[in-house]
Amino acid sequence: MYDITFSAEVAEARTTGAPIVALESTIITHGMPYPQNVETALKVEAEVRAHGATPATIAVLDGVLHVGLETKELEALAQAQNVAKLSRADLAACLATGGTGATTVAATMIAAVLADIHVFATGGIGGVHQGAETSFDISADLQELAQTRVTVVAAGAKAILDIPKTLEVLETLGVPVIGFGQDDFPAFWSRASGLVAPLRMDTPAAIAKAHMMRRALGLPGGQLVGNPVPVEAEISASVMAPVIAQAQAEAASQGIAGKAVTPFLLARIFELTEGRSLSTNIALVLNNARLAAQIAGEMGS
Ligand code: PSU
Ligand code: MN
Repeated sequence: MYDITFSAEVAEARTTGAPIVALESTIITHGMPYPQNVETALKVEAEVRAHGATPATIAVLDGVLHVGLETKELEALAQAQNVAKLSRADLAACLATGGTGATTVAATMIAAVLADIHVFATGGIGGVHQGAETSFDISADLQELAQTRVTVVAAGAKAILDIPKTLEVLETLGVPVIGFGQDDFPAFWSRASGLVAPLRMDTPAAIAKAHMMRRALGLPGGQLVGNPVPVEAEISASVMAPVIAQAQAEAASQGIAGKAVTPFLLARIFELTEGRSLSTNIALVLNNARLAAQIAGEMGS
């Protein structure tokens, strides 16, 4: 059997029935540099609290699944070296061997359901990588959305991904993709991708109601909410395009493959934009935390 350790505030929320928002940890260990990663994680948790919900950052520490991290644990994880990146394929092995790892969107969704949490905020999801027709690199996050019932709030997908193909795969898998307050599916650093999201909703209550309707129908799988980055933090796609192209060319020439691809690209993009992309990333994660807290507040247990 496995054990779940809840943080004190998550344990308290579970007894009172207060809304809880799941948060991933791969964004901390593999998605942002130290110390901005820990600063952001703490701000994101505060933003969830400020909007009436309890944050539950998820990770595996020494073979124990943690749902909610105490601040000390979060600070240690953010500075730890060689933390494993855990997706669906890796979670059980990490628990079984007593390892330490950070959960991706897919693994965070699995843990959220085990802890009876329905809403999850992140930055961007994994998806179909550019060049997937030869690399076959498609994130396990997409399959997870098809089978695990969690509403995931993200700022869309980064242009390191092939956004049209990502939307096609989500459609094939029967995942509702919802534009929040706009028709366009957002493109992470930019508000618009030029592609219309299949669904549009304008209130947190509408998103919560659709989640509960899927549950009532017995449909497995979650929903993906595309929440556009705030206008003042946006970076245009034309500014990001050459940076992304350079990071991708370096990944190809260095033979980066498998689960190393996304962390490599994210790290290079941060270096190449000298922090500008990082400020945008922080702004959009906070924005997603706020919306997720509001959705969780509208969700019946
Ligand atoms: N995209 C981002 N930031 C991130 C990630 C993706 O813009 O931090 C992380 C998430 O944890 C996501 C994972 O679940 O990368 C996807 O990795 P892969 O593409 O290897 O499935
Ligand atoms: Mn991949």
